[in-house]
Amino acid sequence: ADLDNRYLSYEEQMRFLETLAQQFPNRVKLIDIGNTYEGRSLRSVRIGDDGRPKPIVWIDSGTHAREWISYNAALFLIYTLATNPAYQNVLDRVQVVVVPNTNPDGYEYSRNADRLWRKTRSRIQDIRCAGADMNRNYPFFWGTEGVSHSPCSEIFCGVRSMSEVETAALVSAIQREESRIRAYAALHSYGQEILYPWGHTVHKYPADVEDLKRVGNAMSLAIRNVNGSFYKVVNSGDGLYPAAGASDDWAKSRGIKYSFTIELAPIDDETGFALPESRIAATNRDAFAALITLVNTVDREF
Ligand code: 0X9
Ligand code: ZN
Repeated sequence: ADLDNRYLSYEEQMRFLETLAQQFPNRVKLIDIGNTYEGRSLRSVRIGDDGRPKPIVWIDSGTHAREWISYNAALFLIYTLATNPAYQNVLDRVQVVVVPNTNPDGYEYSRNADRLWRKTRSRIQDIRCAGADMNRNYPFFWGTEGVSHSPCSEIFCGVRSMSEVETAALVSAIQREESRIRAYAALHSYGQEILYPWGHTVHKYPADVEDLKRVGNAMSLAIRNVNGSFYKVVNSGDGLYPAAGASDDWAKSRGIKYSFTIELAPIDDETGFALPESRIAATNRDAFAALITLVNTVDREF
C-alpha cells in the first residue's frame, strides 16, 4: 500500500483512516479529541473497542513535525490490526488507541515550508517565533531541565505547561481513561532507541524500572527478529539526554506502567529525519513488531 512507499499529507492520512473506518466499522472507530491551533482535528483511532472496558495500549506519533516516519508507522499499525485476522483474538481482550498525528499543524508546515520544523505552530502575541515543543509541554517537572524558555528555541517548553492546545487535548483524552491505560508509546525519530523513564533528569528511575527494561528488551528483540535492525534500550535521561515535560514521563507519572518513547530509523544522521521513502516499509514493520509486543505484554499481565 501507499503507506509503505510514501509520506502522506495530513488530509491523506485522515482520508485513509476514514476509508478504513468505513470498511471495518466494528473494528475501527474514529474519535476526535480536540482541535489544533490552526483548527485541524486531532483524531484518535480506537481499535478493538466494542464498548466493554478493557486494558488499553495508547500510542501516539508525530509530536515532532519533521519525524515523518512516525506517522506511517502509526498508520501501518492501525491498518494491520484492523485487517489482519491474526490479531482479532488479542483485540478481544486489549484495546489499542492510536493518535497517529498529534501535531498536524507542524507537520503541514514541515511538508510545505520548512522540512526540519519540529514544534507546533501557535503564536504568542508580539513574538516572532511560532510554536512550542509539545514534548517539553506536559505537566510533569515542566520547564526544569533540557528545555528552553525562549520562544525561538527548538525546545521551547511553552509559556506554561499545556500552553499548546494539542498537548492539553492529549492530556485530557488520556486522563479520561488513565486507569485502564496500561502501556503508552510515543513514536519519534531518529536513533533506533527504546527509551524508558525517567527522562526529566539523570540517574532517576521508577521503582519498577526492571519491568520497563524487560519489556523494552522484548521489543528490541522482536524488532531484531524482523529484519535484523538494532534498537538500543536505554533510560531516556541517562542514555539520551534529560528533557522535562515530555509525554513519556507524564504518562508514567499518571500510573501508566509501561511508558516508552521509541526513536525509529535511521540509526544515525546519514539521512536523519529525512528517511528515504525506500526505507518506510521496513521501518513500519520494525515499529509494528515493537508495538505488538507491548500489546501482548498488556494482554498477558493485565
Ligand atoms: O527530545 C525529545 O523530545 C525526544 N527525542 S527527539 O529526537 N525525537 O526529539 C526524546 C524524548 C525522551 N524522553 C524524555 N527525555 N523524557
Ligand atoms: Zn521527536
